[in-house]
Amino acid sequence: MTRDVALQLDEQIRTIRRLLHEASSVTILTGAGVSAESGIPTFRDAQTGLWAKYDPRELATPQAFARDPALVTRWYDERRRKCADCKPNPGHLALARLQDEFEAAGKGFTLITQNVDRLHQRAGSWNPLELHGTLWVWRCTTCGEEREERQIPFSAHPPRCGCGGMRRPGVVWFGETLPESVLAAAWQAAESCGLFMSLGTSSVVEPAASLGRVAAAGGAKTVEINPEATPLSSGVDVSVRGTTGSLLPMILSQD
Ligand code: BJW
Ligand code: ZN
Repeated sequence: MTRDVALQLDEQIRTIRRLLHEASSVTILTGAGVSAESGIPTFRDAQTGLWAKYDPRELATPQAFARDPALVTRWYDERRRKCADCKPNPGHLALARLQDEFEAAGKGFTLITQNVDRLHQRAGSWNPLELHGTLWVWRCTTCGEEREERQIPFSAHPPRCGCGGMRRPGVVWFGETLPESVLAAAWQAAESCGLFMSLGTSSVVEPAASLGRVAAAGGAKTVEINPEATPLSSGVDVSVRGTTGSLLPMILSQD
């Protein structure tokens, strides 16, 4: 890192600290990048991303499940196993601490995540809005029963409900609508916050990608942290190039 880049980073960190201090409410949107330092692959990284190895149309659509439910549920079962082996990283832990601090000060705090791994909850964030559902809850496609599924691996693929129906992961696939009340709460939190932070997301998947613009239109200050530029980068007040596992603990430290 050159001296100029280090100085710029230092300045950006101080600016974000000030924005956090001044804000009476913060809304944070996280994506796969926040879990990357826990060892969970992102989706769109050109080398290591899930979509570099697998075709999302074959695995993450209702049509794929209808075509080959065993293939799809095996893939999700394998991802559950991988997630169970991973731990929250310093970025997750810093966000949980930030929530404690904001709530202790009587300030508004909303964590919105696109991640399905539940690492935020394991770090201590107690009520994130899960926009794309979770790998840990599975739903019967016949009777609709939802159940937390901790057994790894499943004994059959696709796993079956007591009613005989096939169970599917409680995640949101392409072409499916997001859970209505979760999306409404996320939208409201973006519209009304004083500070919006977009962390570790490529900002290409709608409707989540619109939340930053909704926040800016509502008058919020906006921050992005990502090692790469995204479609949101040019529109935010502070765009920091770096990883959340290293930067969030620095931003949120007391010194
Ligand atoms: C780091 C880092 C580190 C690395 N630190 N950062 C309007 C316009 C165009 C299209 C649409 C539209 N509205 C709807 C659509 C269709 C579609 C869509 O958006 N398609 C786009 C791809 C074009 N959206 C939908 O279908 C959604 N449904 C919907 O809108 O319903 C109504 C409707 C339907 C149909 C037509 C019109 C309206 C549903 C979207 C569901 C997304 N599902 C997935 C899979 C979930 C289950 C699973 O896990 O398998 O969700 S896809 C995948 O992408 C996953 C993620 O949550 C989501 C977002 O990805 P994310 O988190 O941003 O990850 P990456 O990999 O993209 O980026 C990681 C970032 O981290 C990178 O930028 C790195 O640089 C960075 N990074 N290391 C910090 N250490
Ligand atoms: Zn059932």
